[in-house]
Amino acid sequence: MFFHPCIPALLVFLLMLSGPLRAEGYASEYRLSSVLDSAFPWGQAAERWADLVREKTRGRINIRAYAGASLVGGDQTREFLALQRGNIDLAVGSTINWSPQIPELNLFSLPFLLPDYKAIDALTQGEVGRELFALLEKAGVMPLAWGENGFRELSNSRRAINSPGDLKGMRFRVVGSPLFADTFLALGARPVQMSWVDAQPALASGVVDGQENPLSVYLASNMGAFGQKYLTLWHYVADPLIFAVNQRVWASWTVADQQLVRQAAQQAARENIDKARQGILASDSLTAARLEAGGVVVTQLTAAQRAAFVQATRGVYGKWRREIGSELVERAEKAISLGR
Ligand code: X2X
Repeated sequence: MFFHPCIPALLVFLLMLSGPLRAEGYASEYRLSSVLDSAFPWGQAAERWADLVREKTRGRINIRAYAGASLVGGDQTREFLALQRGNIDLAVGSTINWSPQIPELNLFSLPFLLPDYKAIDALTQGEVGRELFALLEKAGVMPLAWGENGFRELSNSRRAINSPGDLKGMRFRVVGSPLFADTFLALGARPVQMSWVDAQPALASGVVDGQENPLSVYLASNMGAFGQKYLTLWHYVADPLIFAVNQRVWASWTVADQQLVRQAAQQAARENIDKARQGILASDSLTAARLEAGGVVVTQLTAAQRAAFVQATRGVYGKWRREIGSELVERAEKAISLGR
């Protein structure tokens, strides 16, 4: 048989064009979903994970991050379903957005369960965190690491909020879990459920008066500039993130590559938590001073004021304790009081 002398060189050239050598059964691209984009610690975490995986696997696993929950048409409450079914390959998702499918994830949204960052860590880095990860795994999703969106604070365009009575009659945009609607109803407000994509125009046009989101989100989306002038730092619920992969996609990777993807998730998650707490952790007052200089009225609750909010939402806590599972909530309360 006759081979043209150029054929080996041509083959090498074609191989180079086809990109890095991929193991059999690997896709040329994997799609990763997040709600917030790279202007926020959350979106930065998604991109960081993708970059680290590409680096560590030398391009065998090529992940592309899609923000704005765009892979589910902006409906962030459907992100977990899409991840389960394999319409999305990976996600950095919020416990709130995934709670319609995994009700136990409502744990972090129980009003005033978590007094501080130590309490969040006691749950996510302890037995309760492992228990929740086991539930996700049973549902067809492989969870790899806990990240953080943050403690959620309250902003509005109408007046300073110091007591539950101050919310009366105001319309607040709330996220997808019905637990949030219950909490705001208990406080005398009018909750309006909508996705993040719809929330920003609704706030700008005054369709709703207020919203609740972590300080990092309030700052990066510049909410003070479009009317959200009153900010109450009440830390009423926390919003951890979960780095996860669809299970069939996970199973299609070699054990060595799974290990690299897991390490990358853990590294990106650690960096994400640091970033989400930056300027907030030890220096709430610094951030508050900066905001006040920009014309925002910042309210920090005294212990007695906080107690009034706790009292007003006790009924919601009791109802949702049962929905989540009383035993799980009890284990969480114990872990928080022991600090682990
Ligand atoms: O929609 C929100 O408020 C956000 C961005 O914080 C979540 O996805 C939970």
